[in-house]
Amino acid sequence: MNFKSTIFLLMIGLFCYNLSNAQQKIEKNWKLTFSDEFNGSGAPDPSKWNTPEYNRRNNKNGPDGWWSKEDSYLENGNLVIRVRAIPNTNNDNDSIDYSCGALESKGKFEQKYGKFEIRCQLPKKQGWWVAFWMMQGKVSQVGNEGVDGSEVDIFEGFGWGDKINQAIHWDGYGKEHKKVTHALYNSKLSEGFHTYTLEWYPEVYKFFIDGVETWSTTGGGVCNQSGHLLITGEISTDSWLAGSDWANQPLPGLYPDYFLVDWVRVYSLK
Ligand SMILES: [Ca+2]
Ligand SMILES: [Ca+2]
Ligand SMILES: [Ca+2]
Repeated sequence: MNFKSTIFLLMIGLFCYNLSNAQQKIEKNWKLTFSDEFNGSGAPDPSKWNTPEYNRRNNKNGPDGWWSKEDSYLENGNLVIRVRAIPNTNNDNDSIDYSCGALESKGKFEQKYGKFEIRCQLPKKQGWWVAFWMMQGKVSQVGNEGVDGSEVDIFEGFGWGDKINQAIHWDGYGKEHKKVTHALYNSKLSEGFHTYTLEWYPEVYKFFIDGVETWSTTGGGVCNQSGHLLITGEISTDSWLAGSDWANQPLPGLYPDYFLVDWVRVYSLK
């Protein structure tokens, strides 16, 4: 081997060493900053979570989908998010309405960058969907792409269709709205508990299921503002859902149905 090729090999070696060193730093230096193991009974811990209550999915032509405090509670070491058919709750002509639970950490826990992880079991019945997601910065602010605000859907789960969706939305929800999405189908995910993870770095968002990376994206430019967590059920009777690959049509005879969350844990980079 001549001098030049020795130098070349040394440089390659140094490059690989630095690369694996950087990788190790990313994997090892997480510091727990927030967790809820959902032990106990009754309402979720009010020092960590708000439980919003309003007509979340208003439909002028059919039953509405409410968020209700009653539909999130602790039981057997899990957070339970329930969906129900309920009596019509407002002054329209619906024969019934629907309700489900929602938790958000707005004003109670917010963080910029880090690792955001949930362990949970998807519900299996059609007509509603569940999600672990973040609102980072000001999502409704049009301009500056997603850097000033992004909705990051760590996962949206459709157990009835063996489907998981991961997504980023920015620049509001009107005509300037933009998004990137990634869907995957896996029948194993509708059985038992699984972990869904977002690693949010200044340069990139990385998504994982059971520790395996499923998607990596910069979305609309990685958001540089802190964000809060949401764990939610959603039920809508809007026509775009009927027969669709999304949640499909709600059917009152199917409910109640339940989304179980064992824990949520958040880490910052040390
Ligand atoms: Ca109604
Ligand atoms: Ca924006
Ligand atoms: Ca638990």
